[in-house]
Amino acid sequence: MARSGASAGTLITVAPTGAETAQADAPGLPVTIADLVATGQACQAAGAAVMHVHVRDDAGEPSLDVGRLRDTVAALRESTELIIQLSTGGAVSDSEADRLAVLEAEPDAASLTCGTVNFGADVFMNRWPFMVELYQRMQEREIVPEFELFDLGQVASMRRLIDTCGPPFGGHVHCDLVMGVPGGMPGTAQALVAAVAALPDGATFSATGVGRTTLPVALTALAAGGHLRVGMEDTLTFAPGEPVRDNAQLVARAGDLATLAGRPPMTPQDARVMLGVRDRTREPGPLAAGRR
Ligand code: KMH
Ligand code: ZN
Repeated sequence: MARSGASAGTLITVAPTGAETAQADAPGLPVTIADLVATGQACQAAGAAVMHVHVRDDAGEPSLDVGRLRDTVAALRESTELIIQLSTGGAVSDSEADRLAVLEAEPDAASLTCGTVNFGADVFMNRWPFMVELYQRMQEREIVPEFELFDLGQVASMRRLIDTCGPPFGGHVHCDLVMGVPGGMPGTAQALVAAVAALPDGATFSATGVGRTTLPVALTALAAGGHLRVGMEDTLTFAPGEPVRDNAQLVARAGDLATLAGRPPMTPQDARVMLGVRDRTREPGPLAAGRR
């Protein structure tokens, strides 16, 4: 699909948990594997095709434990058809080594942020050598990257990465414009249009508007031929004064908007074709345990 053209359907990604919110502050936030499975099933039924996954430990704290990640991937594969995209961003305090090790859990896809950005009062660090290492490991493991772009400079860095290291596994470039983070690009129509104009030919994009920018970003993304990411990682308020009940509520609204725009939610199967995702239920990745 050309970057400005409309595709037949809308890819809806749900980002249900993130690393920044405690369940005590958002009761609908899924933190256990059982929570994530129930969320995956409800969100798939509501129109999601991809889940962007952060896991928590037994205390509900953000974790990059590879065993927990593997168990989560297995449980979601068993109980849903969703494309499982693990976060390699983790929490701002996570080490590069731990973030690289996420790939050992053999997800279908993984996030790859294309530069360092202020993240509220923190810094979300993504050095160029780290980006290259992460990208090359995804190529070796045949994991599809989703390029997370928090500002316009990161669009240029994504292009530099592809020019330097070659195309991603699957051959298709898909990115997510993460908008409205304090420190990144604003969640406005103008910023979205500027970012989309800078994408390489043939790339597809989703957009995520953090906090109160959710709706303007979603509406602009749909008008620009793009796809949607929604979820409690990004948005905890459904409407002014009304907390989000659960992730499926946000997915259902995104599906309604997409249908209204004439591009209803894409099935997980169609999304696999668009993104070039490998079917790991039939054949494990080339570096999966026991293969080499
Ligand atoms: N939690 C943020 C620091 C990603 O998942 O790849 C980073 C993040 C991006 O959420
Ligand atoms: Zn994330």
